[in-house]
Amino acid sequence: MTDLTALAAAALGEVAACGDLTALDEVRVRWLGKKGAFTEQLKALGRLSAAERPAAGERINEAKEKLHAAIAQRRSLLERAAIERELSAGRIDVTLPGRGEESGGLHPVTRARLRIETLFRRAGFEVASGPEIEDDYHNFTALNIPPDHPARAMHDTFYFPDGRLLRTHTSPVQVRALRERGAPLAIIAPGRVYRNDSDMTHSPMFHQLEGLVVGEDVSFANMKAALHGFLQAFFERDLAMRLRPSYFPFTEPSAEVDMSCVFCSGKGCRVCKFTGWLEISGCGMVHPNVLAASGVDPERFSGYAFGAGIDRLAMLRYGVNDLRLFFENDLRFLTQFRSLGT
Ligand code: 2NL
Repeated sequence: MTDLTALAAAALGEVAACGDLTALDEVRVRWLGKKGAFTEQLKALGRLSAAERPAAGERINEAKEKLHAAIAQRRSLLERAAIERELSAGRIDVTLPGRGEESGGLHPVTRARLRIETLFRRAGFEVASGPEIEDDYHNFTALNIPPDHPARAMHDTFYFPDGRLLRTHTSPVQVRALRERGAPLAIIAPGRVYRNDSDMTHSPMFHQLEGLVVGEDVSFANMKAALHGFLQAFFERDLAMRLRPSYFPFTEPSAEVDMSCVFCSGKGCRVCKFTGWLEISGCGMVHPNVLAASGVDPERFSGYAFGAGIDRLAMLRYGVNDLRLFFENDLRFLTQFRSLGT
């Protein structure tokens, strides 16, 4: 057997001479690896007599463990030296932004929705949600739109083969809430809705806000005050509002809601097509058939409802002139909203 003491001394000497981690690893493999000198020593044990073997084995293992310990110690020393070198090589500017880390932000439509929810909650409304895949009953029939009603064609509905559909408005959420909770109730239902319609000003998916208030003695005047109050709070300014007679199958009487143009304060500009008014919502007193379909007695309760486009509200509040910008997800557009509040 080779002199183990000399072998161990040579190995420890090499470890001590290692100037970097790569060299240290090479030394480790050379001495302790599968073909390393110590492994060879262990293999050679077989040639010793049975009496000599245990003591020799023990000495080899002891030498190996010493070497392992020396390598570990050298490694931590070299690692610490490497850090020290990096630290002294250049000062670290801790104010630099991290690489590949960019803060995100809320989508402008999300911000508009959250703002709407906050304002209506403050006014005592609850926020309701429901499925985007609906059945014919909740999307149409319960809303006083029977199977042959022309409003069905008007809605450009996306149908599934089994007869279900993508909701064309969030009214079905309100129908479900009214059936489940009964009157009195005050809710808004914001959410995605779908219509087979796509051009400059229409997206097949857009966001709708609907509101529903049902109780004893809920009046048209209540509706007018609530809508006017919301619009002034949402746009943070005094603005005029007017109602024009209209028609919806689910309300009677029905009205279109106009507000004075937020860009020209009613003086007339391109945005309001020089009328001074912006069409912003539709509303009305809930049709008795709709209350009855949801199990609410129309003789005892009355209610108002309204619907508006969240995307349009967001466009007007944030000064966006093209609806399609909301759905293209171009970061050059979206990052402009990153640091703003709602
Ligand atoms: C519009 C018009 C409107 C409603 C939606 C409604 C919901 C229930 C009962 C009665 Cl559950 N009405 N919703 C009422 C009037 C108008 O939306 O122009 N939307 C963009």
